[in-house]
Amino acid sequence: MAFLLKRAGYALALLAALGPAVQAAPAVHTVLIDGMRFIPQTVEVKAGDTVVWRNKDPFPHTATATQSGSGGPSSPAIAPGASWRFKAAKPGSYPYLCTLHSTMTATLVVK
Ligand SMILES: [Cu+2]
Repeated sequence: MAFLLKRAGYALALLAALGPAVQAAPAVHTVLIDGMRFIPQTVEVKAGDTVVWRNKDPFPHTATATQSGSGGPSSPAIAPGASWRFKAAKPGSYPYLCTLHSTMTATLVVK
């Protein structure tokens, strides 16, 4: 019995040690490009997370930070049906647009 309790204690200690690491695991967020819009308009993520832009329109789009070199996204043309992944490394607020259709604007916020 004492042995089992000791084992349980080790298991709890291990869970406690793993807990913060599990919470901090990077997440993946999806932004849909559909009907000439970025959905959602503002996506808020944590530094280290990945953002995936998925193009559901029948023509290409980009996700391009309005300020180049800011640490925001800078995709190539994302083909119809394709997606593009971006690791959000640097905290900040990054307005971005589609360089092919400049009325398409949205914001990525990295906490
Ligand atoms: Cu576009």
